[in-house]
Parts: sequence; structure tokens; C-alpha cells
Amino acid sequence: MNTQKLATLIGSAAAALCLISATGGQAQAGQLHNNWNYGIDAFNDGSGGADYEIKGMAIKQTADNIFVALTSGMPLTGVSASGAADRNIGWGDLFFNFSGTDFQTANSAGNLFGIRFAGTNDSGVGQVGVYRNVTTDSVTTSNNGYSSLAGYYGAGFEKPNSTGTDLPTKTATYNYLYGTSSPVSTPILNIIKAGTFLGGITSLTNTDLLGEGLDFGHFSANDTYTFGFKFDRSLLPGGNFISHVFEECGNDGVALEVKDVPEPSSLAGIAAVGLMIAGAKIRRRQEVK
Ligand SMILES: [Ca+2]
Ligand SMILES: [Ca+2]
Ligand SMILES: [Ca+2]
Repeated sequence: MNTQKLATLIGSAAAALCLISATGGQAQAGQLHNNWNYGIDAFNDGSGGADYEIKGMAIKQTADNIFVALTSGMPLTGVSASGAADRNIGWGDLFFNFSGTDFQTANSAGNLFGIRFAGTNDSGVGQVGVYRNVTTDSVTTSNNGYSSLAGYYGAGFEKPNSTGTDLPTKTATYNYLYGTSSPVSTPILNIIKAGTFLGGITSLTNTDLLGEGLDFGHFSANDTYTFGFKFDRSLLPGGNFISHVFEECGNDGVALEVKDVPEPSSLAGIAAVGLMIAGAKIRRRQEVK
């Protein structure tokens, strides 16, 4: 084999390796850092100011648990607000959609999972914890908020990454949340109306989460309040999902998409097979020479 052929083969093998690693990267929609997936939200789309600004959410999955973390100007117990029916504006509930369809379709089909994680919010379910087959409702209007997401965008909050880095545009957000339904006449569905209780959650402080490797600082996204929770991984079906949460008023929200990726060991295995094939080709050509 001449030098040119060898260089071509090595180039092909290198290109194959690049393709493998690029595919691995693209398959991971959330931004992966130290085993946590991050959805980093716009830092300037919190209607109402710093108290309402969400900067990000993050999820880590281990063999036994799913960890969720949020960082925001809004504490877990919400903020005082005279314009709200209960004089408090807090967090809505967190939704998990494993169906592969948009949120509205999954909602209509009863395919959503939800978590009430804020014990003082206006959720329709009484107990903090994980629920399946949830129905949804909007509490924005009783919390001095937006009657629709279109109203929120129209008020000047259509910013890059306004529903986090995985739903970075208004169009992406509308497509996911509403599908073929109208984003004007459909409210921001931000709480669990009803559902079947599956199990509880364990609250985690910022210190707890730092101990689990959480690092919003990597994205310069640390805000005043960082908190989270964990729950038994077996409560959810597993596989690819989109998770999102809006505040009770709809003044800010964030989403995170998590897709399964091949384990690093299996990627290395694919790469090794590629190299063996390339090596065999080189050897065969050397034999026939
Ligand atoms: Ca934000
Ligand atoms: Ca409230
Ligand atoms: Ca947002």
C-alpha cells in the first residue's frame, strides 16, 4: 500500500470516529455537565423583575433516583403578592412527558406525569409528590398573571432561550406546549388538576445538590435560590422525556429535554470496532499487494 492510500484509510477511520462522537453529542439535548442535564433559561425573561426570574433547571438520573434542581429569584415558598388571590405567587407544578408527542396531545391522552414539589402552591392535588395520568389546569389569572403565553410574549418577553435552551424560541415553545391548539386561546397549564399519586419526594437544599455535583455556576446561572428534590426513579417509565415548569403567574418558565445516549463504554466499543475494520482493510490490501 502506498502512503496516499494509507492516509485515505486513516482519514476515513477518523471521519467515522468524528461522526460517532458528533452523533453522541447531538443525541443529548440537555446540556450535559458532570452527569447533570441543564436547561438554561433566559436571564431577562422574568416578568415582574428579579423575584420572578428563573435561570435554569437541571436533572440527574442515577440507578435509583432522579434528582431535579431549580435556580431562580423565587424561593420554594413563592413571593408575597397583593394581586394574587392567596397573596402569594409561587411555583407551578413540574410536568414530565415521555409520550414523544406535544404537551397538549399528551395532556388530552392522559399521558402526563406531574410533580407537586412546592407544598404552599396552588396545585390541584393535596400532597407533595409524584403523580401519573395527570390532568392540568391554569392558575395564572388568580395569581395576577398572563391569561396566555401569547400575552406574556406580547408584553416583551420573547427572548432567546425563553423556555430554556431546549425550547429556545417562541415557535419551539408553542410547537411543544400547544401542538395544533391555539397559543392565544389556550391558557398556560401550570398546575396538576388531578392525578394518581405514585410516591413522595425528598427535598434537597443547595448544599445537598452541590454534594451531588450540581453546578449551575458552569453556565453562570446561579441565582438567589437554588433548591431541588429527588425521588425513586422507578416511579417514572424511563426513556426520553421533556420536563417543564411555569410559575403560578406564568411570568417565567423553563423546560429541559433529556434523551438517552449510548454509554461512554459502548461508544468506545463502536469506535474500537471501526478501528478494527479499518485495520483489517489495511492488512488485506497489504496482503494482495
Ligand atoms: Ca428566565
Ligand atoms: Ca398563589
Ligand atoms: Ca423562561
